[in-house]
Amino acid sequence: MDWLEKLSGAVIDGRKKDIGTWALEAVQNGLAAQDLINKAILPAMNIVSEKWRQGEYFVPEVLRSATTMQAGIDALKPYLVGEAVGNGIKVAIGTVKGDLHDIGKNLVAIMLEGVGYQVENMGVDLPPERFIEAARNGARVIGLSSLLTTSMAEMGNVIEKVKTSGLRDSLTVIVGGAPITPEFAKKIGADYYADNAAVAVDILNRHFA
Ligand code: B1M
Repeated sequence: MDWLEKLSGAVIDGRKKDIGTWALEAVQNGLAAQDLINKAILPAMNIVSEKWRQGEYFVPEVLRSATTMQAGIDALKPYLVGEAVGNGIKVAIGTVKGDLHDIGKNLVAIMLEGVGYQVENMGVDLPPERFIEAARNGARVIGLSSLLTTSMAEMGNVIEKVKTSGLRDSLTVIVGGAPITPEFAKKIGADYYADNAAVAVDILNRHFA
């Protein structure tokens, strides 16, 4: 049985009811949860995206695949647990205003939780004030996600507002999302850029070591 192919097909065809069972069967057959995500579930979404761009898929199909991808990741969540190094440090993560994409940041949240951070996953389309509120409530890290070239500038806006609120020095800011680059992250004054969830975990682990 090629589990990677099976899970990839589940995402492409939007088989939300099956993906959880298949993901667990794959783990029971010795495959690593992280590999199932990185080598099957996430690449499958790129195929879906391509089908969308070519007019073969429309929004309902993309959404069906997106919720299937999320269901697969949720099923694998218990197996993503790594060494608990986060020590309960509070991380508040969300997608910036104007942007409704949430799967990437959910994955970052799940993986950070898995290694012992206390994660507040605040949702999507968040105004800067929501990040500031989280920092006032004890978050030591804020994580900003953006998937759209039209929303990425909002990350800079959040950081500016964090500065004027006087909280910047006590806060670590990490940013990520498909259109974000290390250069952009530097330009807007973020502390860190992560191009995927595993890198985000590594960066924070090193930062708090
Ligand atoms: Co949208 N969408 N979408 N979409 N969508 C993209 C992003 C797009 C690239 C598709 C395309 O054209 N090829 C394109 C953006 C183009 C651009 O800006 N240049 C696009 C567009 C245009 C749109 C709309 C404008 C379409 C429309 O309505 N005309 C619209 C915008 C709505 C809005 O947000 N206001 C829209 C809507 C949607 C859906 C609702 C249908 C759905 C979202 C469902 C949901 O999230 N619940 C959707 C989807 C699913 C996608 C694609 C196909 C997949 C995104 C995804 O979930 N990827 C996407 C194309 C693509 O990326 N292949 C696309 C999987 C996810 C795990 O990866 O989010 O990149 P990703 O996260 C990665 C890294 O980026 C990183 O780690 C994750 C993996 O480890 N990362 C971080 C992310 N956040 C991080 C934060 C960190 C650190 C790392 O620290 C805090």
